[in-house]
Amino acid sequence: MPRAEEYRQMWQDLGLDLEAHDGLLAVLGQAYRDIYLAQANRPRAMAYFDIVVGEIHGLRVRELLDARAAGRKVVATFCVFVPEEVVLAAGGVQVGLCGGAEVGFDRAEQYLPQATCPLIKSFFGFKLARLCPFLELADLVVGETTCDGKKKAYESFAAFAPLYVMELPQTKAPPARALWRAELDRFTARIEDLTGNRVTGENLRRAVATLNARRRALARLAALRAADPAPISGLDALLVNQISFYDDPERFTDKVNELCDELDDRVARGVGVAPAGTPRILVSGSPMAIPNWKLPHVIETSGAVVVGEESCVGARNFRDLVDPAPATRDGLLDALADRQLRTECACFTPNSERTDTVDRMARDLGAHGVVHYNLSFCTPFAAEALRLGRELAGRGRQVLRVETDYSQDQGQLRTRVEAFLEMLAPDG
Ligand code: BJ8
Repeated sequence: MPRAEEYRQMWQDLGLDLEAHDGLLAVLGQAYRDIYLAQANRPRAMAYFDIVVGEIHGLRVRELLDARAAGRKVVATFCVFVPEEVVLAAGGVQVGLCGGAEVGFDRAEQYLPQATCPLIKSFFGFKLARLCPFLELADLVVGETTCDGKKKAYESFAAFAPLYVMELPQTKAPPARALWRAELDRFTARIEDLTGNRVTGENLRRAVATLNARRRALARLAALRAADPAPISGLDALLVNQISFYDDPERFTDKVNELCDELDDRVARGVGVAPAGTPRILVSGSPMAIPNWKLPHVIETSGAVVVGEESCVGARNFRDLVDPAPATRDGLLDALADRQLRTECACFTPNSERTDTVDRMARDLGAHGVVHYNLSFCTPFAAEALRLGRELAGRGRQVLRVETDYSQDQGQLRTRVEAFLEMLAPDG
């Protein structure tokens, strides 16, 4: 059967709304051509990631269905706190669900207040509109008690998907760490129950090694962006980070390392995507899920280059490794808990370490300015943006605070970004 027909059958079997799904893929394809393929001087190794996007609801969905047919379970998630190591150790596959498009918002608003973060409305909307094959094929969807918006959304979402919610503490103090550690045990038991496989010290250590390798590759990519000229655009680097959530981890790691080999060569030869001396921007704040490419596109078509993301679709996802040394399953789960509690998510109080992190990243990457990105109605990041802005200004950094949703407000954003870039001193 030709591939297009095979995919149509697959989507139909998954219960997708085929007509609306055709429309979604057409819009996505056009956006990708306009934003990604229109870029000049892209690394050759981005070809793999172009294919992954081109096949976004095709090849990977097929692979996951094949994995299910072979007896593996698929676990879908929304947050970097859900420990993929445990799922992998038990022989499952984890996919991070995107929520980066304005899809099904009218239906989602029957369950959520209109003033809800677009990321939340998007995952809910994708489900109600029957447009996400990953959601439809998942054996288990895992939520977490991070922000209030997500917490309350999951209460209604449970009626539409097999949902499990992890309780995430609000602080990083010792009692909170004990709660989170207990949650890892509860989650491990749930995953063992789902997969029928036991999580052992041995399979967990292998999973830790696999995912640490992925983090190392992403960290290598991030470090290469310190070069001037920048060897890769912020858009392309963001895409790689977005894909890290749903591609096969081992294949993905190899492809990122291939990309980095090419970028090593570019750096050695002084080749970049923009001339040396181009204004360099660090983006910090809320995560950008596929296909949310709006802000970096605006920045990079306004005469600057994005050199880093202090975000969960970015540095927060790969910065620290899980200590692979413990010999036992309990020891590895301890290491996992410790690593995750170093994630500087605005849902924690306090979360003051973030200022030092953003400052350090800006220095290491040679950023001239920081653009703080806030999804509309995300109170945790909005509150931190004010403090972060003040503290960074006190350290001599220029900060632009941007709050936006998934609407087409590029014109307004561009005006603000251009004014900010004009203000930046050339050597910040
Ligand atoms: S660890 S940042 S991935 S919760 S959904 S908090 S934007 S109002 S996504 Fe996140 Fe995990 Fe934290 Fe990272 Fe705001 Fe929207 Fe809530 Fe959001």
